[in-house]
Amino acid sequence: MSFYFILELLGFLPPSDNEMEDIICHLEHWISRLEGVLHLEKEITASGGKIFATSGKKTNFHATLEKCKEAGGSIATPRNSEENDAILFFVKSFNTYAYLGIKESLIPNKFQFLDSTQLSYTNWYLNEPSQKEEEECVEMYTDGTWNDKRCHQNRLIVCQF
Ligand code: MMA
Ligand code: CA
Repeated sequence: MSFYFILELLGFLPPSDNEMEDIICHLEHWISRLEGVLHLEKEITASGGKIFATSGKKTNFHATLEKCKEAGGSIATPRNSEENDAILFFVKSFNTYAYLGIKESLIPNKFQFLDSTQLSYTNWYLNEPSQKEEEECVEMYTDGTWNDKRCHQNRLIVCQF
């Protein structure tokens, strides 16, 4: 980055429209290089504009919500098979199940997104959800299928951004 560019960023010089375009172009290029590094290091996976990442640590469902929020994201929530695969990458590489952003609704055995909207896609394991009253959360197995599960287990923290 040039000194002039930094001065503009700091607000010492009012950028013209052309300069503003140039600044945005520089920033886009810079961000895409950083994204390249994160992909190369397998620190992130991406699908349809969403970015998924893990801290590599394990905790329960509620603490996962908190951790993802603290990081400026939310718990990983697959809306299609591509996003499911992007989350599965971390589940496989840490060989640890992960909680998803899906919970049982007020209707027993009916699951929904955390904002109470209908699931757009499901990938339940055979005979899941298993109709156990206390299983209000959903975990992803290492083959990418889902199991309804109690919320207090320690599972891999995977967030979306
Ligand atoms: C466990 C628990 C359930 C799951 C069954 C499948 C015995 O309970 O993980 O959520 O449905 O295993 O056998
Ligand atoms: Ca179950």
